[in-house]
Amino acid sequence: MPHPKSSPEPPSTTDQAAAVNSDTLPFDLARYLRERAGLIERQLAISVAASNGPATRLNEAMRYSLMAGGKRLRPILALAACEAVGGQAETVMGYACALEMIHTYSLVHDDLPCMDNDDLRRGRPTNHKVFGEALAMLAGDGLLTDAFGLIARSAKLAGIAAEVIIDTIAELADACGSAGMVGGQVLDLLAEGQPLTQPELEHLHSKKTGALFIASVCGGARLGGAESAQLQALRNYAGALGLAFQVTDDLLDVEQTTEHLGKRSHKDQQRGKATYPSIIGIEQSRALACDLARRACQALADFDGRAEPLRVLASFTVERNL
Ligand code: GRG
Repeated sequence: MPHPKSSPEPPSTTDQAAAVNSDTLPFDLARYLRERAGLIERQLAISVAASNGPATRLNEAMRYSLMAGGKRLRPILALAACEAVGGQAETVMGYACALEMIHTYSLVHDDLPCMDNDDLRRGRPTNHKVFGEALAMLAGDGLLTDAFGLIARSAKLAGIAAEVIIDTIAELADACGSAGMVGGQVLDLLAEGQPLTQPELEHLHSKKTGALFIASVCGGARLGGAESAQLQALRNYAGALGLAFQVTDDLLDVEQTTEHLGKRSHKDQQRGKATYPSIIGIEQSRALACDLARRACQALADFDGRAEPLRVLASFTVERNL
């Protein structure tokens, strides 16, 4: 569904999820995405509740970007991974919300003038356009930091063993930090205007985008009671899925309009960024994305029907048009 450029309210996530290729994907996936996104949104609204305290404006800035829609893919993956190993989705709802808070922080900071300098995100003016640069930076900081408190408290409340909680938090911190997402962002900035080889591009994206996908899937599964062999298989699944997601993201940047995406399109070429289409061409990129989705599903060979949503989500990742 196109994001109206000047509308004060973006389309709800429910509308967005329903619009994502609902004509070509099985109805039950559209419904699954809609229900899961709705569940996560309700919990997010509680976890980052509106407040009238001394930092009201900060709270508004955090909620402005967090509650602006989006596919909610990372939390949906965490819930699905938990269920794939026999856990209860409610147990990891706090973790799932925290992933979306961290993802939203990365988008808010990524849009800042000192980074990608973007005006539009999730169909709305970017955070700094509405709240100013200082508050946008602090809103990102607030979302990132509060996410870790939320995980610790919610997992403890769910009765999960302290050691499991600590391992999950450590892996997530690594995925977000200098060895993961932030490090990948630095590689991305340094690579602007430089020709990259395909392995160099893959390395960059494994950190910038892939690490958080792996932490989403493995964290959800670990908190859901996964054994180590299951975790290794899910790590392989999420690694392939994360790369498939990024190849598709590169294709969408070339093929879709700003209005449709709700964020600026064709920006990779404008900023002189190497992408899969620029290195291997559009058709090969599409084939690569499909192959990665297939490899993601292969990693789930030893899982039963409870992993079906993860398998379908791998297809969705490359078939999506948003
Ligand atoms: C610390 C100042 C400072 C900046 C760090 C961490 C960071 C900035 C940037 C991370 C890089 C980043 C934004 C990666 C995300 C890549 C990506 C493809 C995002 C889009 O994800 P979707 O399609 O978005 O899931 P929605 O809106 O659907 O949630």
